[in-house]
Amino acid sequence: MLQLHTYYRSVSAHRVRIALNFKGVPYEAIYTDLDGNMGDRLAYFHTNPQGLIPALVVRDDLVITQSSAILEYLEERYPERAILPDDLERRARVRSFAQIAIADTHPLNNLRVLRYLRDRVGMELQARRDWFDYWMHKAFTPMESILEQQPEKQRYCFGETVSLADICLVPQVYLAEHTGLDMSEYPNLRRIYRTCMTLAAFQSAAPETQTDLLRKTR
Ligand SMILES: N[C@@H](CCC(=O)N[C@@H](CS)C(=O)NCC(=O)O)C(=O)O
Repeated sequence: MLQLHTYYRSVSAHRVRIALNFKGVPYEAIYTDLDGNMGDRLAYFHTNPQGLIPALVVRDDLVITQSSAILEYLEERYPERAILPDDLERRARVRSFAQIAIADTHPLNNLRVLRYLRDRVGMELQARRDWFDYWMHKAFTPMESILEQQPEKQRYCFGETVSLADICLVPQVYLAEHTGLDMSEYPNLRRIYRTCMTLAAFQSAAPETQTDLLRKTR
């Protein structure tokens, strides 16, 4: 069985959990506490030399890191319940939208960056909060306008079925809602988020349903 190295509030792992659930692929979750002691995480560097979550263990000699590589691997290995459209041009659109979250937003706001700003740059809490909000709005504003410009309202980001775009949007909106970001300017993003969250695949990937969080709060 596939093993997924995950952490409940990892945005990158959240995307992969949604894709696995959506495709109905069973996996064993292996938890790393990213808020815990660095010493406890050292063993994980053998699995992923970057020390970042997620990593998908396919076999002893095949560990896939980087959520976008994992998502593409899952799509090719489990093509049923596709998350990329058949049409070449639509595929490019979906990937472009997803990359706003994966490539341009998350890397600026992940834990190691926020810790660097706190510990090395000496940024106070409010300045770090402003940084975080700034980069979230820098993503959500164009995402909202891409959706707004579509000729007709779609159920999901690109059409009537879930795609990679929704899978990358939802963890980002989840994070925004749980950190109190003002989402009032993004009605399409909020609507699609709510629609996705009616689906079991999204519900069972949500941070609050993850065993590592439930263990922490027990
Ligand atoms: N580009 C990577 C980013 C992975 C990443 O930054 N993961 C975060 C959690 S969402 C992490 O492991 N952070 C640990 C740290 O910052 O020390 C991906 O998409 O998988």
